[in-house]
Amino acid sequence: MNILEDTAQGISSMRIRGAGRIARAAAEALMEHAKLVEAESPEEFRQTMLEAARHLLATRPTAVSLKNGLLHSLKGLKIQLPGDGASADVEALRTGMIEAADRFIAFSNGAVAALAEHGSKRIKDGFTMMTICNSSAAVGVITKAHRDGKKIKVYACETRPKRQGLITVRELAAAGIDVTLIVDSAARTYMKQTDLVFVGADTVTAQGNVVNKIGTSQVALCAQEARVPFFVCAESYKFSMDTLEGDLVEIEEREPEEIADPSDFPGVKFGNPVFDITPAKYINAIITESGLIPPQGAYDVVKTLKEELDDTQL
Ligand code: RI2
Repeated sequence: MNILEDTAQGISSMRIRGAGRIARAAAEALMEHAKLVEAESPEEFRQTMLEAARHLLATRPTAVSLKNGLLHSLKGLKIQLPGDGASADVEALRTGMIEAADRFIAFSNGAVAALAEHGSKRIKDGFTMMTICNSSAAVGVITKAHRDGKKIKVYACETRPKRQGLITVRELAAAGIDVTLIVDSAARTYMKQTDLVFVGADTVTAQGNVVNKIGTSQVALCAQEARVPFFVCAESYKFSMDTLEGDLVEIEEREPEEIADPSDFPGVKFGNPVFDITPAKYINAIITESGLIPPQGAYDVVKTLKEELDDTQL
C-alpha cells in the first residue's frame, strides 16, 4: 500500500490520531506522494495533488487542523514556474510541494513547543491539573512545567469510548509526573482538588467556541462551577476559516462498536458523537504558539489565517 492510502486508512481508523498529528501525517503523505507522482504537465501534477489532498481530507470531518495542514502544503502549487516547458515546470511544482509540506510540519512541531512554553508559565509549583483525552499540546504544557522543576499532579480523564486517557497517563508517568487516571464521570469530584484544566482542540471557531473530544464541555462546566481556570491548547492551524462565514462544525459520529457490540443489545440504538462544543464563556484563555488569547481573540487568529491561506483551494 502506498503512503497516501496507508495514511488515509490510518487517520480514518484512528491509528493515527490527535488533531496536530493527523495534520502533520497528512502533510507528510502529500509530500511523499509529490515525490512519486508522474505527470505530463503542471496542470496534471496540480490535479493529482489536489485529488490526493481531497482523499486525505475526507478521512475525518471535524478537526480543521487536517484541512489547514493540507492547505498550508498546497501553497507549494502556487509558486512561480520557470516556464521552461512541461517537465521543468512539473519539477518546480514537485519541489514547491515538498518544501511547503515540510515547512508546515516544522511549523506545527515548533508551534506545539512554543505553546508549551507559554502555557506552562500558568502552572505554579504544587499545582494539580486536569485533562481529558490525549492532546499532545496539553501534555506538552504539563510536561514543560515538570521539566522546569515544578512539583505537579495530574488527573487524567479516561475518555470513553476510545480511552485515549490511557495514552495520556502513560506519557505523563513516563515523564515522571504524578498522574491519576479517573473515569470521566469523576471529573466533578476531582475538580475540587484541581487548580487548572488544560485540554486540546480539534477546531476553534471564529466566535471562540472550542470543538474537542466528547466530554470536554462537561469538564468545562465542572471547572466553571468550582472556579477552576479552563485553558484550551490550540495552535493557529486549529482555527477554522469556514466558521467566519457562519459554517457549523460537523461533529463526527463513529461506529457503535466503539461503545459495545450492538448484537448483544437487540432493539437498542447507539449514539457515538466523537466531539462536543465548549462555549467561549467557559474558557479562560486559548493558548496558541503566539501566547494566550481570550476566546474573543479567535476572530483575529482566523482573519490572519484567512489572509495566509485564502487563495489556496481544496
Ligand atoms: P493534539 C484529539 O482528537 C482530541 O480531541 C484532542 O484533544 C485533540 O485531538 C487535539 O490533539 P482524536 O483524534 O493536536 O483523538 O493536541 O479524535 O494532539
